[in-house]
Amino acid sequence: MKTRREDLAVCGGTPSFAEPLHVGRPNVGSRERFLERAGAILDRRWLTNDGETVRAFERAVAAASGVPHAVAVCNGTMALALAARGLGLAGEVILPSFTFVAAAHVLEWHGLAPVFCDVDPRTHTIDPSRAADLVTPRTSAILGVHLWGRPCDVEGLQEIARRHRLRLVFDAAHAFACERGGAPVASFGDAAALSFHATKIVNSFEGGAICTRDPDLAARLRLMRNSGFAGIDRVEGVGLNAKMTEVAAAMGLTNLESLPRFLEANRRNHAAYAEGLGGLPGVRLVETGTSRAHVVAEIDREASRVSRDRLVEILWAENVRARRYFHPGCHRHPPYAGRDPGATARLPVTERLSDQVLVLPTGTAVTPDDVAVVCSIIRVAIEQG
Ligand code: T4K
Repeated sequence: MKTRREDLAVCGGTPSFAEPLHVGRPNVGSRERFLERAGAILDRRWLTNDGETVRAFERAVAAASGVPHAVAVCNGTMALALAARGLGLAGEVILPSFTFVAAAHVLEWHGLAPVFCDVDPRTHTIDPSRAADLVTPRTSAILGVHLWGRPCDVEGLQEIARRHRLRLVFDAAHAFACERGGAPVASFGDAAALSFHATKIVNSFEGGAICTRDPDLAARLRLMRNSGFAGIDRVEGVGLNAKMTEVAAAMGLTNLESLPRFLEANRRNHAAYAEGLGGLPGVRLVETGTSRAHVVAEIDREASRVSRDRLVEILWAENVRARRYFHPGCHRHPPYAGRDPGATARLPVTERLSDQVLVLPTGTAVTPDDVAVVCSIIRVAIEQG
């Protein structure tokens, strides 16, 4: 535990951790169950292309997400890409700028125009009143992001979508195992894209899925993920190779079995952060999704007298690899930067958050004792300047 300024590694002290403490250290379920499944896959000699492990994973994901259809794909970005194409999006799509850049890139890749919207300062999710102002005759959809697993204002967005006949798509990459009013967060919208990347609460190494209630959309997505093939020698339309492999699905299924343990670790760590950072001037712990898979703090430089970026340097010197997700906002990344001269003025909350948000390590690789040490570093940095 750090108690004095001189003990900080940036002041010449010994780093708190010998090994890096990462934000996205993967949760890993039973090694035995995974190896058993991997062995069975090798025995069957069926490695990909709609195999039985992928189908079992899809059933499990659909059940956990409260939807009849989950179409597994190779990553969350492809889940968004297939959803956009499968729903026939065209023209402009409204999405938040304060998010991982994948959603914007998917739209750009499809030849759609991403229109960046500001977020609610409390929830960090797209602000429906701002989104309503951005609707034009060219708008075909709103793409909300359940950032940190925290659900968007679903009703507010549904109302705009209904009024303007827009599609409502959700990037639910952070929201697996999160609930809203008792319903899984991935059950909302025309389609929701999940990610099972290594850094997510449940990982399949790399992976993703599209959740939907629409059987026709699910059928189209299945064709699209397999080069448009509807059967041997029969192509029914444009497709890609977005298939999930059997071994990825084996990892996903195995990790799903351990989800209660992952959730427990997240909740324990979250409580430890709330206690360790409580009462610190200029530090606000953001209310994240019910899986508590993310620990997100806002650092107000005026009140804390230390900038978020300086805090990141202090933490990295201690081997705590805290992250500045999502800095800068998407509107500042190429090719979007400079395209819309009014973007910065239109996105004040995004601008502020991308300078203030600090994401801290959690998950099963992090213990409450680790959290106490991380909090002691932040406390010394803020209280002792
Ligand atoms: N929508 C949203 C809102 C998203 O956040 C994401 C992805 C997507 C869509 C797209 O889904 P995918 O196509 O990725 O399935 C990481 C992840 O690569 C990315 O999946 C994730 N969001 C994003 C928030 O974080 P980086 O560039 O920060 O990754 P990297 O390599 O710096 O790793 C993150 C942390 O995890 C580091 O502290 C290292 C640690 N780590 C990472 C890996 C891969 C490990 O300890 N072990 C590992 O195996 O993007």
